[in-house]
Amino acid sequence: MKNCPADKIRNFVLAGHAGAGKTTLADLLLFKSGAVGRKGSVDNGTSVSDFRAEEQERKNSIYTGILHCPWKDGHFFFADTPGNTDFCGEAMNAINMCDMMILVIDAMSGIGPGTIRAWNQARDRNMPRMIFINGCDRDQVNIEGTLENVTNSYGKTVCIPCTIPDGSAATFKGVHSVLADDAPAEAEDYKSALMDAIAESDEALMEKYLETMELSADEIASGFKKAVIAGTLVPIFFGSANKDLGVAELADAILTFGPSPLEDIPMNIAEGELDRKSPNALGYVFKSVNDSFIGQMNYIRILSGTFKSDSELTNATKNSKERVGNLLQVQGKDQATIEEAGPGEFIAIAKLKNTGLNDVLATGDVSVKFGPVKYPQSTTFYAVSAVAKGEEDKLGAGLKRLQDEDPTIVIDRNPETKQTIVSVMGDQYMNLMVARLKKDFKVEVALDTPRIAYRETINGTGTAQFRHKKQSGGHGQFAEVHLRLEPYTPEEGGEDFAFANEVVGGNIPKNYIPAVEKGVGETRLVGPLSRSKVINFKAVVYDGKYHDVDSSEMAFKIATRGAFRAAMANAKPMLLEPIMTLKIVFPEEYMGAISGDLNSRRGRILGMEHQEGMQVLNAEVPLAEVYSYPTQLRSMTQGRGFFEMTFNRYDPVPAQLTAQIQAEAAKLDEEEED
Ligand SMILES: Nc1nc2c(ncn2[C@@H]2O[C@H](COP(=O)(O)OP(=O)(O)OP(=O)(O)O)[C@@H](O)[C@H]2O)c(=O)[nH]1
Ligand SMILES: [Mg+2]
Repeated sequence: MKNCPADKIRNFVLAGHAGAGKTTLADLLLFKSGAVGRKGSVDNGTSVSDFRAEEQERKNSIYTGILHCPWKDGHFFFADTPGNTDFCGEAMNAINMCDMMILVIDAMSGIGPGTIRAWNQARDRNMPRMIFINGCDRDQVNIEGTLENVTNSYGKTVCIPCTIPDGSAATFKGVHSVLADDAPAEAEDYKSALMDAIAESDEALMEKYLETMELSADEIASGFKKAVIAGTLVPIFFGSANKDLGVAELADAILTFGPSPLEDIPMNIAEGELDRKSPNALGYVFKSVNDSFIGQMNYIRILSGTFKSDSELTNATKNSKERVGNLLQVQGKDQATIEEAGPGEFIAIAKLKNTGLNDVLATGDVSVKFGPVKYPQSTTFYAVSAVAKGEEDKLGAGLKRLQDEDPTIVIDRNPETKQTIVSVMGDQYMNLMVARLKKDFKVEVALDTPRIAYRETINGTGTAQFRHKKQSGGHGQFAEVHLRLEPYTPEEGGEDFAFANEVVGGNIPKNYIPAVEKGVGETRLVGPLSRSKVINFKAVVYDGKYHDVDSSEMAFKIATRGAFRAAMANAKPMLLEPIMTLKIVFPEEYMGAISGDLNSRRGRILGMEHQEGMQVLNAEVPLAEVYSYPTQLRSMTQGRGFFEMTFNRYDPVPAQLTAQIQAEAAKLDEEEED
């Protein structure tokens, strides 16, 4: 922003759980500061930040809104992130690149999954934080309870109220500043805790404070700022974004105590150092869009130097040059062209040739390397296919483009089940993706439950012999293989089956043994029960017969296939299914519903603990029962539960389900043969 020196710029992100009031707060800041003439509202569909049709319909954020406004003699550049877990990739990209987090917590419902994710990401890089407890005007709100939960979860000596509410619910009238001379008596404890945190930020301050028990306004301001930047103080503010109460106090604190972009705020850096005071322009693409509404646009957070319009930049990540035309300053969907921009600002550049999400753009040499954003593992899986035949390429290209914008989308072609599996962070995201594929890429997609990659193994030892013999005209085919299959436990990280040769006396000549081994390797990929891979067995060829003229590698492979299948049938074959480990986080009151539901999913609870006032439950559930879980968990917990999962192992399928799985595999076989 022109006319605002870098040290007066504040760059921050609004983060927290869905519905906490982030967008309402953002719209209020824009209006109060005079950046917009009319106050936008999520509820009326007029929000500057939630400007997309799908956001207006659903009345919550899906994408990060990029905004800016003046505040007194400073200027704020801030990002309003979606709190819904489905869209956490978008939020994490913004959090990754901002200097400070304003964690917005609803006074009524307290800490939710979105709060936990945001806090953890900020904590991981020791990002400065402030907490805004919003909605103090809501009916039946329990402000004290929420405050207690927040300080218990995130540290009583770190999270200290800087304002205190005057009244609550219908009587909520605003806030008192804890540090003000006329602060009410109940602020006394908070004041001394704050003063301790401020004094502890600096040795000289500490000495003076211990001697005189007083600090000047300037000393308080500098100590406060130091403590916030060090992460030893996370001040808490109360208010109501709807009623415009307590928000000016928060904004003043952001300006007075928040870090300037020239400050050495810890970033997610993998290698080297970031010199924020360097004259060389350096910026990071934290959002990249390519759709029918915006067109192709990269959003950049400037970390140092000055970006200029009509200039040339280096994409340091891809080692290529980019020509910049217009620099754009963004306010929701509106864009203004600007000549230049500096540290702390967000800018957008349209139509860059070869630049995308998480790329670094710069003028000079870049020695710093940023670390990757650690997105959570996606939990919602679907098999996707194009409805119209022959549109698979279009679908593939569309999916690839969506993935470029949001890496929480994982695309996986499963060679075993022959399906393209797309996984995302939730069913709402999946629906949005289907809509975007249709709108932006003109391809209609069908969603199916993914087939499961089962495994087969044996429970006993089985032997069989098979003779392959064909006499057609002159040259015939001949091979006989005697095979034994035994249960086998693979070494960790080793092959999941073993092969041994016990043939004596040259009954099968040595040069044909590799063909037998190959035959085992190929045949075991399509097991007899469900056409799945056979694992955890040892195949031993112990005898056989050959013919001088008619034997060949091919004949031995065919004989091995026959022997393998027959031996499998004698070795007590058994079907295995993938078992996942789930970590489920949810408010305690849903414990009964959640454990009952896990039972019905053949799940096993391994243990539970408490974290940040939430219940954390570890369980094992077969993959077959997990596909519908995200939707069910959402509806059971009103969106306040989330889970992570990892593959654990393969376990035997219960007998009563085996027949059904076999029947489905046989049906699929027929379809493929058609
Ligand atoms: N009573 C009351 N309602 C509020 C307050 N702040 C926001 N709301 C309402 O809460 C709802 C959600 O507010 P949003 O601002 O969209 O919440 P958000 O944090 O942006 O939610 P996501 O975008 O889904 O993460 C809206 O209906 C707001 O009008 C408040 O301080 N008091
Ligand atoms: Mg929002």
